[in-house]
Amino acid sequence: MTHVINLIESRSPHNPADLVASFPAAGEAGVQAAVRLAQAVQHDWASRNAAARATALARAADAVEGAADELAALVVREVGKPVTEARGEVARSVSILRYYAQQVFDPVGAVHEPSGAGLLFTRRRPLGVAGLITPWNFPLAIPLWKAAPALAFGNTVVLKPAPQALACALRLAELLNLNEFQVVPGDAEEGAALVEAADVVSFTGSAAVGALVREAAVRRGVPVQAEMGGQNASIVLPDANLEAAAAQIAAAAMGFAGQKCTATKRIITVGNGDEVREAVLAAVAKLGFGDPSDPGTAVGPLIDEAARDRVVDAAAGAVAAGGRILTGGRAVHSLQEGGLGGWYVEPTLVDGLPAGHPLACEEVFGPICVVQDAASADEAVALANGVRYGLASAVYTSDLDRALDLGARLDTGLVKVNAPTSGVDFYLPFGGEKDSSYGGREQGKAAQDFYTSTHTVTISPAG
Ligand code: UN1
Repeated sequence: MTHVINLIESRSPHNPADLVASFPAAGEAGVQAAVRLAQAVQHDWASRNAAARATALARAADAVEGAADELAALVVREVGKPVTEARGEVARSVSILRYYAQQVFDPVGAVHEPSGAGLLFTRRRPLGVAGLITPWNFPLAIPLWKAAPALAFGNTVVLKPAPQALACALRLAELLNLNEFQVVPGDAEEGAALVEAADVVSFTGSAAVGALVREAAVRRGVPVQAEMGGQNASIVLPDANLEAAAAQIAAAAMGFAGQKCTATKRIITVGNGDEVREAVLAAVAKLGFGDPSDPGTAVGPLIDEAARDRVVDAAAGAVAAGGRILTGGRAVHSLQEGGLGGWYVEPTLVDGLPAGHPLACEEVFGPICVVQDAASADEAVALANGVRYGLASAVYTSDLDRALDLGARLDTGLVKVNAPTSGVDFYLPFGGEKDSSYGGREQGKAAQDFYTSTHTVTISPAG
């Protein structure tokens, strides 16, 4: 009988002939073996004192920092992230590790008044093996903002990264150099096996896969957290600083070819439709488009051919539904045809779609953004909230009262005023409402709640 080895491969989106990683998939048995290994070392890891765990995380931070240039280049090559953003992601990764290295020293519980004599307190304990399933778009930062707190609070980790970002994850594992952090190459089968074996599950990715992960984990009764899509609106009020707003919106919609769950997907105007269109079009035209290794590039390629086709099809579908393409809408083809060679689509702005059109409600992961008009600020909020997602929103205005009022009514986990929908601070809770998230916030101090369980301890005098 022949044994078929299932290879997990990643190719450069800028130059698909460039094979970046090729590894045999771990398979179900491989995932189970990795979880057993992580289980075997978990008790020792959790028993190490706080300083020892902090030192391990600080060493990991130093290792990532020491390899910063190489890692940024790998992110550029493997997922096509523009180098300026890739460098930012590496710096963020170092900070995440240092931040959680310090959190090891935070209180792990609280002392309460006992009802009689003695001692009453809570104490947080690790859950065991954290199974992490991560996307390719932040191939270092997302694995680390899950793994670093999991490790800090005494868990061990098995990471199943997206196939498209396998090389980044494997290099990260080499740099971390911890038995407590295992990477399993794989795809859907391995992800499912990990959800079946881990003691706690954290997922970032699409809403469709997130729903499967959530259901499987809930069925097993293990804690699960899922960060999924976004359909994020930027509302531009008439008193906004239009030039600044347009520059931020263009970058939030098109930067890294719009491949962030926090990307702006809709621009909502409020009685200023013509001016906003003109300003955003001008700002989009200024974005550097092309080779992600060029420091002037803001918009690089899509991750793969299917992603490229989805964006082009979405633009064509919008036109068929009566919409207009204000700019972009076309793939930029191969080198032979005088194009860029990779999976490129021009930054695309779509106008004139009915509010219920899929492009204005669902997430298309790419450089495509819809312009919608509202007659009032109230109508803008209703439009912004009228989708099943609720991750991030932005309001552009110079009226603080207005900003506070609208901000409080937006059903999103992140609300930005005069700041882009994309971009998050690792030391604050991150997550969304509605179909964007499930199972509580991640990052910041919220992570301790997720990766631990509380012991309530009562100690009474012996007699
Ligand atoms: C950011 O906007 O800096 O997958 C982070 C994503 C999000 C992270 C966004 N979970 O795009």
